[in-house]
Amino acid sequence: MKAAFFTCIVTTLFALSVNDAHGQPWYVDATAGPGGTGTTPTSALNSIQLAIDMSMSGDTIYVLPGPPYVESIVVSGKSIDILGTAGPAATTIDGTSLGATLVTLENGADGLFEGFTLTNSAGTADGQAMRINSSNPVVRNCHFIDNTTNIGNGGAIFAEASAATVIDCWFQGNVATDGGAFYAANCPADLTVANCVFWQNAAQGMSDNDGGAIRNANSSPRYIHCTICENTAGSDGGGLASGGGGAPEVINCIVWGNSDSNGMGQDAQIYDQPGQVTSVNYSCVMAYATLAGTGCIGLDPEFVNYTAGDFHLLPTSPCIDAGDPVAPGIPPTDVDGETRPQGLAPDMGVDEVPVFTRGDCNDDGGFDIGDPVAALNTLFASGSALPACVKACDANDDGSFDIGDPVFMLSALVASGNPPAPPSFPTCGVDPTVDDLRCVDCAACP
Ligand SMILES: [Ca+2]
Ligand SMILES: [Ca+2]
Ligand SMILES: [Ca+2]
Ligand SMILES: [Ca+2]
Repeated sequence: MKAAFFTCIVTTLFALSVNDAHGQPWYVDATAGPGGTGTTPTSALNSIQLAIDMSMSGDTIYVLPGPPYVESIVVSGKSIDILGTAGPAATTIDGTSLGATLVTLENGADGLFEGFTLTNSAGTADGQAMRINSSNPVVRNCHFIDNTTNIGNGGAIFAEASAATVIDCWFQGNVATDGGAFYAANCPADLTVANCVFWQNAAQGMSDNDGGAIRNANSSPRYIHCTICENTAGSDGGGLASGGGGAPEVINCIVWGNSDSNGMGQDAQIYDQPGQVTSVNYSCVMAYATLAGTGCIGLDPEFVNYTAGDFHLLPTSPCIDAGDPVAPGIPPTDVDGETRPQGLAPDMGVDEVPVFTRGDCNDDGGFDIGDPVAALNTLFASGSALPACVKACDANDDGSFDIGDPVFMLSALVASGNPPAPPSFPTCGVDPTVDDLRCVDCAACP
């Protein structure tokens, strides 16, 4: 009896500690009716704010895909994770009819915010899509599209006194007075923006308009492996503009095709107010002449399709292997989820171009009968995972992985057919032809 009672106590304590460690899950579904408990997907709440209000630090809110959420949410003083479970393509917070900041993270809101599109917010706020105040959240895999503030700064994000990490995000078509997409005010050196694309954002409107994509004010953020293109500023710094002190850093980035009132020179890419110094290292900057830092180039980055916003690099790009290999905080994967670095060094910008050897489909470092067998398994055994390096399986290099590839491999192995297309095993290299196949990692290559 005593033992049973003790066991019961221990079990209860263990259960409590497990709950405590993992936090309470909450579920939100835009199509749910009122009255859900929020504790299961089938009894979901119908508003994100309701889940935030019911949650405690350490909890996780799972936001299910469906029609856009139309609400302006605030997380204040607690660290909760808010996850769009199906990612930004299927989970949207739409501000069309709201006029207010869509997401406010303040007073120690240090959780993870991931997997949303924040769009169509228009008004006069600082941070028309997201405001981060005195908090250190991680904002990951979010799309900030077409948010406009007419009087305020930071059309997408306004960060103040915060050491946030913004990673794997896409900023497009956002507009503000200063900092068309992103504005950092009084932010410490731990503020990091990594693996993000800034495309076609604008600083325009009232009076002086600086920083078409990014404006730093008395801040020391680090921009690393970002691609910042075709942003415009009415005054200075179509790409980035900095002033008011602090020490911003730009590392392993591409800053290209941005324009301001003076044209598309170096200052239109990265502008410092008098007395300000932004250090720029191992980056590709249009019209590069003199910047504080080392390792920069001013050569055409050679995007796969610049005008369509495809910022992958062509195999001949001078940005390949031109990044700093030892900079702290290099994201271990690129915009495609491919391992970074591959080859001799990281590539500048959001894309890492894979280095692989064609034919080693099963990624075991050799090219033999195991490779067509692995290819056939992947293609025809339901539930088989894709190989780590799909490019290596595209033996005939026609840009698709299909039955033609194991046939090609078998022909090369047993019938003295042509070897796999370049880079053919055992040579390691980049794909000389552009296609959409990916290579997360290739064991046989650096
Ligand atoms: Ca590389
Ligand atoms: Ca890539
Ligand atoms: Ca192999
Ligand atoms: Ca093929």
